[in-house]
Amino acid sequence: MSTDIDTIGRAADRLDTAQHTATPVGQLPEGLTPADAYAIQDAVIARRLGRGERPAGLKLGFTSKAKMAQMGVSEVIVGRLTDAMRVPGGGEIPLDRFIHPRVEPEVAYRIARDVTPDDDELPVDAVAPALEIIDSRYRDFRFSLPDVIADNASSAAFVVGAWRPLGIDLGDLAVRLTLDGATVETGSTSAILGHPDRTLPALLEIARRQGMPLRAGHVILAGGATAAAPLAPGRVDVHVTGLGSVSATGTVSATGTAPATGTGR
Ligand code: OOG
Ligand code: MG
Repeated sequence: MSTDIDTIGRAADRLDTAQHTATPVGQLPEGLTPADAYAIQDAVIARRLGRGERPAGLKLGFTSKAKMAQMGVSEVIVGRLTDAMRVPGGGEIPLDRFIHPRVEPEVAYRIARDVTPDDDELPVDAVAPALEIIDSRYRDFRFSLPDVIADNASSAAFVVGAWRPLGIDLGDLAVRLTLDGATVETGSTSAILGHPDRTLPALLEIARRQGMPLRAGHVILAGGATAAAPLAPGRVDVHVTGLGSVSATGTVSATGTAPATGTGR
C-alpha cells in the first residue's frame, strides 16, 4: 500500500495532540509499513521542533528480550529525544503531563562530535546510567510495530546520570530499578542485544536510513534492560553496578490527579 501525505499528516496530528494533551488515542489503520511509520514519526517530530523543541539525541527500543516479551514486538526501533523530554538528575517528572507513564532502567552513550556520512562507527566519548519514561499515546499501551514507530517509540522523558569516560565494559553490569526504595526490576546490561555496545552499529544503520541527524553531545539511550514498570508519584532510582545511579521524583500538581497506570501488557 502506498501511504499518501494526507494520511501521514493526519496520523501525525492525532499522535501529536494525544501527546501534548495527555489523552490516549486508538491505534492507526492496519497496513502501514515501517517506512510509512517512520514518515509519521518524522512529521510528529517536525511538529514538536516547530514549537521550539530542539533535538537531543536518539533512543533504541526493543533491544532486550524482556522488553520484546512485555510488548509483543521483536524488532529494534529508533525514536527521537528532544530537549523538552530531558529531566535533570534528581529532578521532577510531572506525571500529569503523561497518559500512563512507565519507567525503564537504561544506559546512555554520548556522541562525541557531529556524525558525518563518512563515519562507519558512531563516535561516542562517555557513558552513563539513565532512566527513560515511556508513555504510549495508544489506549491501554497496546500497539503494533508500525503504531509504536509512528508514536516516536513511546518517548516521553529521560534522565541521564553522571557521564563517565569510556573504558567501563558495559557487557554485564547488574541493573536495579527501585520505586520509593523498593526494588521492582533487576537485570543485567547483557540483556541489551547481548552487550549495549551492539546497539551503536544498529542505531547508526537505522539513523542513516531514516536521515536522523546525530550531533556532538547528543544522548543515545540503548534500550531498557528489564521490563518497564508503571511510574507512580514518588522517587525512582536506577542503579547500574560499576557505572553509578540516577534518580528522579514523579510528582503531580496540586490540582492534577495521578494518571492511571493502564492495564496493557
Ligand atoms: C516502546 C519503547 C521501547 C525500550 O527501551 O525498549 C523502549 C514501548 O515499550 O512502549 O523504550
Ligand atoms: Mg526505553
